[in-house]
Amino acid sequence: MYTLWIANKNYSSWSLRPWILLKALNIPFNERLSYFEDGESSHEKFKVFSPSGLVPCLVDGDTTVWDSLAIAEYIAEDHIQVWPKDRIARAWARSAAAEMHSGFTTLRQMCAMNCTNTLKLEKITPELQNDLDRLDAVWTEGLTKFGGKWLAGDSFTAVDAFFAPVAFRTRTYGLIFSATSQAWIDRMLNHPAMIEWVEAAAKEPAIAH
Ligand SMILES: N[C@@H](CCC(=O)N[C@@H](CS)C(=O)NCC(=O)O)C(=O)O
Repeated sequence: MYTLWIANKNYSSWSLRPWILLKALNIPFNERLSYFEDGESSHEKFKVFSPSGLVPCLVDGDTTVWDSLAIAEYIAEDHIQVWPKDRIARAWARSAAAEMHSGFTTLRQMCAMNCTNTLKLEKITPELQNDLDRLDAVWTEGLTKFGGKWLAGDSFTAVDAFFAPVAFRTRTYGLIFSATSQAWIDRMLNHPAMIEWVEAAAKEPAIAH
């Protein structure tokens, strides 16, 4: 069985991606949670189980897979439902997940995940607005092009998992999206696995991460 190392559910957006993917697809795994060091780097602490000193990290027997995208691809080798069945939807889903993985830096910096709280943004800078506009465009495209309740069709796939932390961020910071995107956000926020994540996050100690 897979072992997935993650950090604090309230703050660790990267940890949420493979966790929600496994949960939403009903793939069994053991969860190992290692708390962030309060106010300092957790690198040394995480190096004990993760070669990069970062979470998430998946261990499967002798195999260690670090980085959320590599983990999704590794799981996909045994579980084809990780990506959409349709080739065109799969290409779109991979592109959108990769864009999330390597982009949206302003959103990540200005709207850190804090899924149990509501916070006020000082202002929406042009750079942040660009990220928000791009998110709306990507989500709207997936939802209209593939016509399902999830971003790349009727099934929850890795692309939904990759944007899951953003669904929390929209709630925390009161970010505004089109009705089409908001319907997906609401679906994500009401997903039983997202609710389970928040309930666990609420029981964690707050830190100055
Ligand atoms: N690109 C990596 C990013 C992983 C990452 O940045 N993880 C953060 C936590 S969300 C971390 O482990 N930080 C260590 C620290 O804060 O010292 C991935 O996709 O897994």
